[in-house]
Amino acid sequence: MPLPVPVLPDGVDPAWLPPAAFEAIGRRRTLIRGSGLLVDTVHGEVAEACARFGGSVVRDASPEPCDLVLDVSGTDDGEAFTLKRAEGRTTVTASGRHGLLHGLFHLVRLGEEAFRGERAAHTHRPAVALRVLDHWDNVAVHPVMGQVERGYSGGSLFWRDGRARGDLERVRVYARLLAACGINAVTVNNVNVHATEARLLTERIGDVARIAEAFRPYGIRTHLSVSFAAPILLGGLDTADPLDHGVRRWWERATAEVYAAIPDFGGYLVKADSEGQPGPFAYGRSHADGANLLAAALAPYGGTVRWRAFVYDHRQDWRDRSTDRARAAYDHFVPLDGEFAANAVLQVKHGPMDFQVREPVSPLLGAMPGTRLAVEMQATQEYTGQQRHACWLGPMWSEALRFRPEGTDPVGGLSDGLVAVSNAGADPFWTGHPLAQSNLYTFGRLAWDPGADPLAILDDWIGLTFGPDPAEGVRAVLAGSWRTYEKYTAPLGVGFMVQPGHHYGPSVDGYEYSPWGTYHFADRDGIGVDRSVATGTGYAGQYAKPWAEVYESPASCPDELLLFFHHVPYGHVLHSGKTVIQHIYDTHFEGVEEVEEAREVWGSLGQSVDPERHARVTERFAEQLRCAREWRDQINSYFLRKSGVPDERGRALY
Ligand code: GCW
Repeated sequence: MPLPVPVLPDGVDPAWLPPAAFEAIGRRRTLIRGSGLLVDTVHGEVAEACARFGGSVVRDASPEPCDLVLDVSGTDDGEAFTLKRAEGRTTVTASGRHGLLHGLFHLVRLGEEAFRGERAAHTHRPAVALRVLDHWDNVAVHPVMGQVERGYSGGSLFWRDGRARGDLERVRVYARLLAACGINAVTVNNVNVHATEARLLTERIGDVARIAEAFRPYGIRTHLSVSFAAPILLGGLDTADPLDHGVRRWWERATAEVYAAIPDFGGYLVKADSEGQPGPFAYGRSHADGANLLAAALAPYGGTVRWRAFVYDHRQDWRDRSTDRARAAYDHFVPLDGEFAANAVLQVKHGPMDFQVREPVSPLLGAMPGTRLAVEMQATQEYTGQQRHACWLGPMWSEALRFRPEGTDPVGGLSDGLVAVSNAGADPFWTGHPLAQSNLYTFGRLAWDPGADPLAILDDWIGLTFGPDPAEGVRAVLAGSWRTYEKYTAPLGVGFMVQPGHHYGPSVDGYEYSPWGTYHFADRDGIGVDRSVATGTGYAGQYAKPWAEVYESPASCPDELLLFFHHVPYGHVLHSGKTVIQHIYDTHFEGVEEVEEAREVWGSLGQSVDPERHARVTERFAEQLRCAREWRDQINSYFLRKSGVPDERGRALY
């Protein structure tokens, strides 16, 4: 039986799956072979497309003349599919049902192209098995963080005012969008697990089960963030010690209940001993002990625990120059390499600090050959414009995934999971800024193929979302937008300089005398953090050669990371030939000019973009420009005042 396609609620943007995207399939005669829920989903998709565009679809019939065959021979969970075209017929074959679903969405991307000429058989399979979106959604509205922590897209898609939403049709639509870009798992609550959210594991597991049901037809498995202190908070035990027998029993029983409610449950996500969350340190145990406790409870069901490596001292004394937050993940976790269970995955932020516009790749990636690793990215634009600024992160992620630590695969290839903190919410455009949908889409496709060209992915997204007319303009607006954002914000990899708390807009010294370990050390002579081995914190030495050497010296360190690794005088000459101070002035003027240009290009697309989308983006550009000018003027004036060095070009500084 075909499963009906979820209905887009009134006023909600269709994103990258507008009806037109299904025209090529909907005009054909299709034969579907196979059985099971996901095959029913595929059948429903094709049937709806045919109803709209005049084609036809039959299931398990004898071969009649047809243009497209979608054939699943096995019943496993395999995600690969093979596409070919011969004798006027396009065929997708898969050994597993998930593969058939991915094959369908691949055809959607190809459009008419899929039905032209001949095509040799080619098998597509994801490079990374676990491709997850973590939602930092709270069930109950948090007094400071609201419904969604670092969310810039309205409320949560799942939760409202302390409960699961009654109508989950929109979650079904979301599941469909995610499947269409390659995502196969979702975590439905914040890694900061507050009191109400802790209960999702036990008495409120029914809510999670309902959400899991909405995701299931699109092949997406549900994961849950849990509190390490759950045995105390929920079980009434007096300890959460991972080596305590009662604690182990408690997790086993709780996990059995979870699987009774959600048989295809994906697993747990844990933020432990981090920014105030409970963890194994309280009992003198290691993070491997902690992770293995949950891994053991999940193992009988095939579940996975993702354990976050974001562990650092968030109560640092700013006077203390010996502690370096960038070192923390490596220092904590590398000694534990080889100790984690087979179904434990260490989830590492792609940079050593915290999702800044420019960071080096975390040295932990590549340094733990005996541990399964997942790389965490941030689609939600906490430090990259909060979805008020157009900032397409594809090139940044791609650079990180292609980074090759010495002696291993590139980061994308050594990962067992790719994770993004979701930027989607209840906003009618899903992501607040309609162009931020490109980040969600790009993440999914890069997770499937970390070596893919991000610009080609951007073009796919534009084609599906906008059609051909405005394509060139939208590409011009987004392609360089990450580098533009970098130009008008914190320079040369130094990071932060944001307003404390909410992290939007400039405040050069906002975190300079704070406990968070995020400093730039600007004085009248120079700026930057000395992380060299010779004279600094030694962080550069956490990399294997050649990177340790490249980063150790200002002479070989790439310009864009210079201030991350070194403290240099304002007159230091970059590889570009400019001094640091002149680079700061120039990039800040350029960044604002680039926003002005992008805004103009967007303005010229009024005829070819639908009016609601056009208006929303126009409104966001006004704010982006205002904010970019604020960044430019604060940063430039700050450094003029500190250094006393005038702008070579005599532009207005304050
Ligand atoms: O960047 C920081 C964010 C916190 C977040 C934390 C984390 C969920 O400001 O909001 O908490 O990182 O990644 O755990």
